[in-house]
Amino acid sequence: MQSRVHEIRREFDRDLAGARDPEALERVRARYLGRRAGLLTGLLRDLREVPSAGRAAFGKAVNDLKAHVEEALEAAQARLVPGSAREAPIDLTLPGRVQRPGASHPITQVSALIEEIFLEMGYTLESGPQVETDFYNFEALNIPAHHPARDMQDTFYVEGGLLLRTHTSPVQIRTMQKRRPPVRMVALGRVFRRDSDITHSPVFHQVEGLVVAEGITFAHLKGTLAHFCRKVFGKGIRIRLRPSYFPFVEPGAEYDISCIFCGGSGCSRCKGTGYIEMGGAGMVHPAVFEKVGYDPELFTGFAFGLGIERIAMLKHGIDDIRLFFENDLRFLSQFPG
Ligand code: FA5
Repeated sequence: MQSRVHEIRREFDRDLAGARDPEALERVRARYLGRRAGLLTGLLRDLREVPSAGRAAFGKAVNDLKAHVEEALEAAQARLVPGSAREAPIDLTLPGRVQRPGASHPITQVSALIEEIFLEMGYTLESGPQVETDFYNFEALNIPAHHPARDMQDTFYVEGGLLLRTHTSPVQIRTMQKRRPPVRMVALGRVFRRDSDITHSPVFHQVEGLVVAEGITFAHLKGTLAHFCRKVFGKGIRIRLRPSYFPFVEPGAEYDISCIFCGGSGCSRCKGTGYIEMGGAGMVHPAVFEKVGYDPELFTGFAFGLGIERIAMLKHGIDDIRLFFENDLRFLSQFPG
């Protein structure tokens, strides 16, 4: 009788190995476990006829075979019938999964605020390529080859005489080439310089502003910058312009805001001066107008540029620019937007 058990086991293993689809599997199940004609069912029925001396051993052998058959059928079912694998039991004591809502990057948030302020004043939003030609980044901005002003912005050069733009000012040129005055535009975007320390990054973002029409004066520039800085930092902010040099503007200036930390009385953040530097500005140089075919006798204009990281750092009291580029969630999650 025991040998019959072994024989059925061998047969079962062979049949199961040959079952390649759910239908074949069902046929194997019926052949061995079928209620009436199943081979195992038959063995159990035979148990009654086994002399009592060998009944226990035979019973055990049949039960072992049954356990083997059931287990093997279940494993084959999980393999052959999609979705039939028994799910792992659910542990109701586990804590739930936390859904962390995403948010835009702090630089994106500040950029959106800047765009909104200028769009509200009727400016158009312009853009230009990050890989630029020498003409747009320097030449058309009145910075010819070998001009010492090129050293002010340490440049990354790429193949084919191209370069990574060092400022957003080339977008001024591209816009003026496309359009006749009046022009009132801002351009926000990524710029690149060989520059790296706690407040300077090789990749950073600038905003460029340009207004050209008949009768535009320095007063329009100052009023625009004051309005912008008050919108960003609050009503009580004062602005200050200092003479400076950029080849594409004349006169040129740098502009500061009254220190947002001490209100102007002098502190460590403003190095005791009461003012914080914001960016460069000035009246568009006639040589730039000539490059784009605007008549400098007829039109005047102002332009300004500033660093977006700088604004974000001031607004949020951040003193290391690298935090914006490291993508550390502990930092980013502090700006839910
Ligand atoms: C310019 O880039 C001029 N194109 C701005 C301009 C536009 C002047 C139109 C006149 C008319 P400057 O090199 O100073 O200027 O850069 C402007 C601002 O960019 C700086 O005030 C600073 O806030 C930011 N900036 C400059 N270099 C870096 C850097 N490596 N990392 C982060 N921010 C920087």
